[in-house]
Amino acid sequence: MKKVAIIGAGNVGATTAYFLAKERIADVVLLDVVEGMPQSKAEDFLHAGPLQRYNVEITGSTNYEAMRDADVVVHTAGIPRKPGMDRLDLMKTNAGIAKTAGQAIGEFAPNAVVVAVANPLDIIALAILRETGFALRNIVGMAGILDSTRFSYFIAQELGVKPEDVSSMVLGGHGDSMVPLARYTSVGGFPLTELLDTETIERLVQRTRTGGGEIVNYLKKGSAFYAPGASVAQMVAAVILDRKRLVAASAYLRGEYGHRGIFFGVPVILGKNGVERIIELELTDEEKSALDLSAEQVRHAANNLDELLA
Ligand code: A3D
Repeated sequence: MKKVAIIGAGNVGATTAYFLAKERIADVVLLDVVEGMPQSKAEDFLHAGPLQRYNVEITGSTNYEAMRDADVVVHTAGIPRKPGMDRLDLMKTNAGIAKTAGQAIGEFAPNAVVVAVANPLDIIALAILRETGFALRNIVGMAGILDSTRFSYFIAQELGVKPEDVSSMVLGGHGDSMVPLARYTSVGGFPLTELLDTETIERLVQRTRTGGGEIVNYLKKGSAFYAPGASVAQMVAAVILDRKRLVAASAYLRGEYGHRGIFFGVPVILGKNGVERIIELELTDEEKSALDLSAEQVRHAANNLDELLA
């Protein structure tokens, strides 16, 4: 059985473990800094084994060494923004956590593919790349697949069709500047642009951009974790089972889409080596400028990485 280590056994980490165990994708190790918490969650999962027939091992630990020889490492460790904390402080704290985790991944799981999840996603992925020294394609960030599943869900609701009949693509940085591509979205094989008018599509695009925020507003404390957990599990399964899934994910760019040196949401093929290929789509001028704007925001934050990791 392959092994997946999940750093950060909070909401997203534990939900990811649940989806992975349910689909029997791999053994799972939950890691966290809170003593007793990852162990208790692992034990609790196992108690459901006779009902759920997981047939995989789930363990919990506060020692990074437990991720030894993991095939995939998921990084969800971070702290949420606290009152009085600005965005930069939060970035600094989470980048610091990613630095320590990255060093541990390099030491204990040197052949792993890393799926970055903690925010700010595109920057955390860059920090992990730096600290592990892994090949560029072995690090990938989860965001586009989540933004795409939300877009698909909203479209399905609008049209009254099954969500699985919708196939959509959301590119760009993870945040307000994401770029849902209506032109590359289809329902049952038909282009979305043939099924809904421009105004309705724009409304659904906007809702996709604020979809994560909607959940935060309801929850007050914390952010979404079921859809993020399902999205991470899909990506992990694609790597573990070498599924060659074509999904939107944050990958290190070396000139693709006119950008380099940043992690950015693009269509990729995910397989056993991580990002096996980046697909370059033809974009209209309008789509390209929206993507450029989003890339500039990511680059701005990425330029601060040295300071964040100092
Ligand atoms: P939460 O439930 O707070 O879990 C985070 C966990 O990380 C907690 O259990 C912490 O104890 C743990 N942690 C903190 N420091 C360390 C450390 N050094 N080593 C190991 N564990 C540590 O948050 P969550 O699970 O809801 O979210 C986790 C992260 O994912 C946050 O940064 C979110 O913003 C991010 N997130 C990203 C997306 C994307 O689409 C990119 C979606 C949802 C959540």
